[in-house]
Amino acid sequence: AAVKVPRSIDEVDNGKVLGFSSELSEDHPGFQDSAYKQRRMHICDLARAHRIGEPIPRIEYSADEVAVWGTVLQQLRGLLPQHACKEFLRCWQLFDFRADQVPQLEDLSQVLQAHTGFRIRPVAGLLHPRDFLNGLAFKTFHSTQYMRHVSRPDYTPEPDVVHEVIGHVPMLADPDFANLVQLIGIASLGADEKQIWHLTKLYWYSVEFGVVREGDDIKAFGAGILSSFGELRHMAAGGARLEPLDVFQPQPKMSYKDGYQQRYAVLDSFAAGAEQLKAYCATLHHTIPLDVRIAVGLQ
Ligand code: H2B
Ligand code: FE
Repeated sequence: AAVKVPRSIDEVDNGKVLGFSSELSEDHPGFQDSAYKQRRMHICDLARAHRIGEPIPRIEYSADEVAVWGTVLQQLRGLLPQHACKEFLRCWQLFDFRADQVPQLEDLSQVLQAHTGFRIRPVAGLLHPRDFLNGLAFKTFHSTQYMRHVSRPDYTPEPDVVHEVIGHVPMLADPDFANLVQLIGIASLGADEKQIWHLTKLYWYSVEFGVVREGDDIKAFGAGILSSFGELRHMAAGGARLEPLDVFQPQPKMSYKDGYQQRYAVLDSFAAGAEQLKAYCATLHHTIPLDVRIAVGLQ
């Protein structure tokens, strides 16, 4: 069957969420905690009910939830200035993150819209890859809103609000990075399953675990590094091998050891990454309808 190409963000479904969302697996830190599961279910229901154009519901985070956020924020504050890329550090200043308050997605979305046109749309968990990638074409970042479990501030098996807010949001306020991310999304419009899988890996090795050269240094821009104390230290210690990102090559299997990456892909700059992605888009043979090309600003 032909792949359906959404004409606007309203045609991208945020309902196909894989695993996790309400039922947690046995090895999830919150598996035995029924109050936690109920809380997540409530926040996930709000995401499912959200409609494009409406403000994202504000969550009143509990004392436990705020404490988790604050703990991670304080830890990362010590490492980010030295190991995050310059774009991240510049954009970080746009957001006045405080340890005693979990930021609200609606407020962050407003800031992003003003700087790069990206908006946030709430989602109940890991979204279906095609829908997630298609959303990026329309400058929409699907973000979870629930908090990781209080027993493990340093760890979450799936995206949570801490990962999204610290790892993804500041980077999406940078125009060159936002452009690169949108291009990954544009490449996914009408893509076949094989291409979606390739783009999932490109997303993983860039947006989640990418590093960028700054002179003689290697700095983090991937959200999976920026939002994790352990992963940041792992990167800083040279714990993973570095290989240039080449979007035309088959990407290595996504894997990790002891929770950390064994390989990071390196970019020379976000503009250079975007050039590669533009060239890659041009090689894709599927056709994107003209109105959609115009909607996403594709020449
Ligand atoms: N869903 C959510 N909510 N966050 C992500 O970071 C995410 C996702 N990543 N769905 C996607 C899948 C990624 O694994 C690729 C693009 O498929
Ligand atoms: Fe992520």
